[in-house]
Amino acid sequence: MTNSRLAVTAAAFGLASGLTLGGLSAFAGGDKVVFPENWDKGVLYSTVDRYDVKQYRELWSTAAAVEAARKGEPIPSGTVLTLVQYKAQLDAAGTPTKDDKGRFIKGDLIAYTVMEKRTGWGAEYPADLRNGEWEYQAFGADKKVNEKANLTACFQCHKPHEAQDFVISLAGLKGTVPGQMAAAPPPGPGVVSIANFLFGPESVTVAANAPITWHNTDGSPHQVTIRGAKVQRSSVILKGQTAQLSIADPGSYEYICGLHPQMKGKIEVK
Ligand code: HEC
Ligand SMILES: [Cu+2]
Repeated sequence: MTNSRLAVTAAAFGLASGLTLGGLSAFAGGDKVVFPENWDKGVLYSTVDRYDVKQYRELWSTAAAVEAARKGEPIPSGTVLTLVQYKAQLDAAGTPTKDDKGRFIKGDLIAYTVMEKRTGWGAEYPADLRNGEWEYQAFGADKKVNEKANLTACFQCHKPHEAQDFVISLAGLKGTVPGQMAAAPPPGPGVVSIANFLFGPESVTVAANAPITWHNTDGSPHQVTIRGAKVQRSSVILKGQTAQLSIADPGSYEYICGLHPQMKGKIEVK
C-alpha cells in the first residue's frame, strides 16, 4: 500500500517537474563521486573571476591529468577535477575588490563542484546527454552532497564541449591559456567586446550575411549562442581570442553566452 502510493506520487510529480525529477533518477550515477578529500593536494591549474555571480573560483586537478594534458594525451581514468567556489570580497557598494593584479580576492567558501572520470562510467546514459565517462556531483561547504543540485544541468552545459573531453577549462589544464592578449579588432559596426561578463555594445546592427565579431578580454572563456529558428554557436572564445558569426535572414535576434546564460546581447539584421 505504502509502496504503490509512493509510486503514484512520484509519477505525478514527474509529470509536473519534468526534467528535474527525471534527472534525479537518471543521474543517480552522481553517487559514484565521493568528496575528494585531497583536492588541495593536487594541482591548482586555473582561477576564474566570475563577475556575473561575484565569485572567485579555483580549479584543481589530480596531477596525472595535468601531466597527460600537457603531453597532449587523453585525460586518464581516475581523474578528478574540483571547482571550488568562494564569495569574492566586496567593497561597501557591493563591488568585488581586486588585488594588485586586478584579480578578485577570495572570501568565504561556498561550495564544490566535482567531475570524475573512470573507465566504463556513463554507459547507461542516452547518447544526447552522456558526457563520455564523466560523472558530476555538487557538494556544500560542509563537504556533504548537495541534494538539491540539478545534475542533469551539469551534463547539458558541459555536453557541447565534447571535442575537449567535456572539460571547459581544458586550455588551463594544458597550460596553453594565452598570457598575452591578441590585438583587439578595430572598432566597427559589427564588433562586440566581451569584458567583465558583459557584451559591449549590448546591441549591434549589421547587414544580412555580414560578419559579427566578438573579442574576449576576460580571463574566463565565453561562447556566443544566437537564438532563433536555427541556433548558432560560436567556438569557445578564450582570453584574447575572437570569433565570428553571421546571419542570413533580416530580423531581430537575441543571443546569450552558452557558458554563462545570464549574459545577453541583441543583433539587428537589416
Ligand atoms: C551554465 C553552464 C554550466 C553548468 C550548468 C555547469 N557547469 Fe561546470 N563549468 C561551466 C563553466 C563555464 C566552467 C569553466 C569555469 C568557470 O567559468 O567557472 C565550468 C567548469 C567546471 C569544472 C572544472 C573543469 C571544467 O570542465 O572546466 C567542474 C569540475 C565543473 N564545471 C563541474 C560542474 C558540475 C558538478 C555541475 C553540476 C552540478 C556543473 N559543472 C554545471 C559551466 C557550467
Ligand atoms: Cu560567458
